[in-house]
Amino acid sequence: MLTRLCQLSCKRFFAAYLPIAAVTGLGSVAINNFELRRIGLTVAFSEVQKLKTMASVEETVIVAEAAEAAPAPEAAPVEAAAAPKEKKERAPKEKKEKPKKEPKPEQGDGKKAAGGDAKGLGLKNGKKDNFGEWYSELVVASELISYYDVSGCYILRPWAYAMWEVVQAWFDKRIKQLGVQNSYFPLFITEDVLNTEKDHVEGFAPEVAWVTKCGNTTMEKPIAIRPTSETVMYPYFAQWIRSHRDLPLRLNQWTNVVRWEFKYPTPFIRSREFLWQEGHTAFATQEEAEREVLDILELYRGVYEDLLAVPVTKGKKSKKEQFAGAFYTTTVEAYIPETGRGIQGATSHCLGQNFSKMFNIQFEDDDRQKQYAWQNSWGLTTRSLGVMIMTHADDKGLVLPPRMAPKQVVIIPIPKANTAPEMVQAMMDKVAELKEALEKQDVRVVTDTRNNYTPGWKYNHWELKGLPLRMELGPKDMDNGVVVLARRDTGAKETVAWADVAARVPVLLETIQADMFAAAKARTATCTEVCHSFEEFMTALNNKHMALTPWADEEAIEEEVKKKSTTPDAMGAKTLCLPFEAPELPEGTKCFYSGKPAKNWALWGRSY
Ligand code: 87F
Repeated sequence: MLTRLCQLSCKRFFAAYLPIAAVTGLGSVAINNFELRRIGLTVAFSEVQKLKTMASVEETVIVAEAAEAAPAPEAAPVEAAAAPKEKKERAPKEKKEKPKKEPKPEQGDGKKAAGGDAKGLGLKNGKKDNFGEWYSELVVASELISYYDVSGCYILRPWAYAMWEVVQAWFDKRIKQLGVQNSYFPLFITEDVLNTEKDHVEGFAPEVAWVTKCGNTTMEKPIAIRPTSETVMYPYFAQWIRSHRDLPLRLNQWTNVVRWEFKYPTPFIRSREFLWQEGHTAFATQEEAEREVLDILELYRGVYEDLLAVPVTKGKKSKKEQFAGAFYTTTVEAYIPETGRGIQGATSHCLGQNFSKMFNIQFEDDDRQKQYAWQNSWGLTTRSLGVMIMTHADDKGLVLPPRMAPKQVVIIPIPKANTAPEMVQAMMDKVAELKEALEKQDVRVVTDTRNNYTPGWKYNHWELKGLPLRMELGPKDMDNGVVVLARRDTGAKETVAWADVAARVPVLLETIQADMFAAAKARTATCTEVCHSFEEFMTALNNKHMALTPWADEEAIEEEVKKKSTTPDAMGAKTLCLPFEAPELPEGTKCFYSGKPAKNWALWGRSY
């Protein structure tokens, strides 16, 4: 029975790759890397730069929208991302989407000439009152994101990209320690490979974007742009793996992927092109594969909790929510209190032998018997940055956990109008000296010695950017041989002697990191309610909480709960995961919904 279920799941998965029938009436929409005009392929990501040389200068690549979608106005609040619209497969229509107007960042110019401290630098929207607008405004004002004229695509500005690099460096180092190697597979997938299984047309197919033209010529066969790389990689796994000596094969790639989403786009959280790592591995035994699934999940927990200071729940996805091609899916789930929604942080799948049977990935064991390999795949995306921003930022702007902050401390000298030039110079020298001392301790420091901005404007500016610590140095501090340190997370201030700065700051940064995590963890804990009845469950949901329930673990229940918990204002709830760490489940405990014997605990919530 289990095998049959897996086969069905696999079929469903491969059906995803069926191209949608019509590619006429092309949506003349360029996706990031591709320019519409006759300038050939221009590829933004260095990994795929080499493709450029493969396209003639005269070629134009046009990407067809996979299916017609309601235009996705980007300025609307995140809450608007309610129940997804039915995906329909129709001939794509040309659609012009107006580029979003960016809120002008930092309206207050703070120039001294304007007089006094800068006004109007802060955000117009509050996190509590208007979460969606607050988030949209924040990511632009803090210079993380610029909107782009292709709906659902965003520019990651250096402040955001630097944070992605922190995540990359942390994770890359650790997967290499586990024995994973990086590699790079092409962006394009032929129709034939995607058409491996044609029995069912459902699942992911509407999200696959296709290249249908080069220059003015319609291509004989459209080529898909990778939404994920199983079908790209596994034919080569089949070639490379011959004997048990070729195993384990453990590959990872850092790339962009394209999924032509129709749900409401939100910077970082849901975009049509995003960055990720995808790991694909093959083992001789189930045991080794399953160990890796959990090793990777633990690293994902580490990314969220130890770097981003975001608490997550580790667990297994229900059958309904797991990746259709997987044997089972494990996940880390985060939670955004303001919207009351759960959000999938990253997934680590045990693929079992589903794909190795499909792609004929076989090896000869010690007894020269052919065996199918055991496989895993796992992925973490730039969504993680969005979860961090939503968790910690406030009405003044970003609040970055120190380990994530591209710059951790800003040093601001505060000369007064009547400060003597020699004193100003001494101040500047001290600023430079403190910077050097901190950098020796591997603290990432920026100094703001601009004399055309007021200190107040500078405070606001660096608060908006989320730097964990501000170091102030005024004339009195010069006399006393001290600096004042102000924490971004709590606003708390302390005075530190110059001689102690290099020792104190790294300790304080780690304290901030720990405090931010503890605060977020406490918030999540108060928003998780144990529920034993559907009534309690609905009360929890309507309080924007998650519900932890005993559950009979049946798909039909999950579907019914989703329907019954859908209200005119809010989407239905689903299982986020079956947590690995849960309370005892004594014999005789009943499912909160069906009253049948409970098989496990499930964490439920409305979700992104
Ligand atoms: C969208 C379009 C086409 C998700 C899709 O989770 C295919 C897919 O296969 C698709 N959206 N998926 C599942 C991805 C599974 C798996 N791949 C490797 C991961 C982690 C990284």
